[in-house]
Amino acid sequence: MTVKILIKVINVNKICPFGIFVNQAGYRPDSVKTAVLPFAAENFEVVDDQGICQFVGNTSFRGSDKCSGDTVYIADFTNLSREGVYRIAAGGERSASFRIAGDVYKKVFDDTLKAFYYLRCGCGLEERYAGPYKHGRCHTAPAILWDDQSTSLDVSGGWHDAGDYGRYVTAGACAAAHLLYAYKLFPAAFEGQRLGIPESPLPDVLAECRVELEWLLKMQRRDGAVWHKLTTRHHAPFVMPEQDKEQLYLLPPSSMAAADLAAVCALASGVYQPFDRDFAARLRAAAVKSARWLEDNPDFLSFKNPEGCTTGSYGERDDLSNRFWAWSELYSLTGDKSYHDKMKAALEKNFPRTALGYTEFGGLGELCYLLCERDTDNALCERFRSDFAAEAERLKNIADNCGYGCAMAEEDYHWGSNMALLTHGMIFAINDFLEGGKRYKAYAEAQLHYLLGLNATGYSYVTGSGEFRCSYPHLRPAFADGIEECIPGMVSGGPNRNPCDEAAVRLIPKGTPPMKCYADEVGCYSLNEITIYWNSPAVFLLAYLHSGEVQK
Ligand code: 9MR
Ligand code: ZN
Repeated sequence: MTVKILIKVINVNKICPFGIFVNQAGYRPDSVKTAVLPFAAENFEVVDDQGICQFVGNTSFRGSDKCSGDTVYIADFTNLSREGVYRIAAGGERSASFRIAGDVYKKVFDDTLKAFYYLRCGCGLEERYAGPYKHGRCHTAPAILWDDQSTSLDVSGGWHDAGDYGRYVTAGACAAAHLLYAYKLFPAAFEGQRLGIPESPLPDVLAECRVELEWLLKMQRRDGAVWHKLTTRHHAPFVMPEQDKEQLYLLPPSSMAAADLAAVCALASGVYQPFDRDFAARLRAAAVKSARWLEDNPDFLSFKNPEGCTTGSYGERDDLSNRFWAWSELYSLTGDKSYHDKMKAALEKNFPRTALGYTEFGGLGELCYLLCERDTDNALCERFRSDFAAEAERLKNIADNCGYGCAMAEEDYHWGSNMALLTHGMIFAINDFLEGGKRYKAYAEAQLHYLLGLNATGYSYVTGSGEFRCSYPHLRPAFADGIEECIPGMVSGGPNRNPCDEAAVRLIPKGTPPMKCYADEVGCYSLNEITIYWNSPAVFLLAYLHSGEVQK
């Protein structure tokens, strides 16, 4: 490994050396396989790693694509299913190399889940699990209450949220919920998975998730209120986590934090019950306690950064979907009718019904109800199923109109657009799960193809995967560790049509099409940060695409 040179700091906006775009992790033999040519060409070749042409085909004209500004031709090589390493060639251009094989998603599936281990806080990362990315124990000193600095508490543990070292309840609950639902819906994908994390009798995904849940339990106040976040006053400089020694503060409670904590603890209690009854009981007690606090505090308790604190605020406009999700999970866990009544009452308010976080959680509440083993109301189930079906159809239409096959409208290219992409992939996966078919599988897979390079920048947005990949994310340890190769498995936020950090404003010319508003630059936090809740939907989607398949 070479030492990172300073040029990274002023990393120029790199141009993709490939003119044809593919999923650089590769394609499964039985999948729909397409590449995108953003130029005119009548035919294309698929060439193997010996330089031998293995497939020829005619391109089809797709038309001009609004989000990328490209005129797109499609190379469909679905009929090539022989395992191997290939590139696409056409019109003097070529693609990055990719594989066709049954296990093409295994590395990226493992990597995106292991990313959570690399973000663990408080415990230190040992060399035998973290290799060169090891580091010492961080953020172990007690935190003090922002509003009463004489009270100090141990709130160590959990995952760092993102490129910064903050820990935020709503973001953590969202990421943990995605992982838990991935496990609930697609357990086969996690069978026998060995990530190389500290041993546990639990499946690795649940062992990792427990780290965050134990921390969430510490964020609950004795009366069931939940502190909104745990951070220093300001974001740390770009140092290793153990060098960030500033005072940690518990910022005031919010009702979103209480609701999200109640929801995810109720969900987790059911999931951990067969493995560890004591832990499940602690989770259940915490969920019920915060639910009681929510009952006693029916008004929206918002969160805004107090003066003197500039870390992420994760404010929300209301807590309607958070409460709905909480009541649904609590009913599912306990069977207590009063939670059912509250859930039904919450539905009288307006919030997005199928959103999968973060901020809006209607979809998790609906999914929970549809999986619930208690008495359920048939009409309500019908309604929730048709909400998911309608959303899947809406997204399918968007994908059908996108040259790159992704279910993203122009307005979806916001800060962390890859979360929109991946939660849209989740909608396809959930709908297939609910219907018991594979109607949307190719659409779900197309979102992953985009993430891994089949997009207008040609980047694989996952560190460590793909020949042309994101390597310089806005991620403190990845910069401060001095290691050239980035920590693998980190999902970049991706293109943002409203770049708003200084570096991005400088690098992205005005009028750049939304899908191209990206730079692999460490300073560009509005384009190239990572977060736990951008990784978690990737794990979910990959679990779906893996399910039923024996892992190699
Ligand atoms: O993901 C958040 C994004 O949707 C917001 O537009 C942005 C600005 O408020 O904040 C993002 O969240 C950041 C959080 O506040 C702190 N940790 C890093 C997150 C990702 O940039
Ligand atoms: Zn830490």
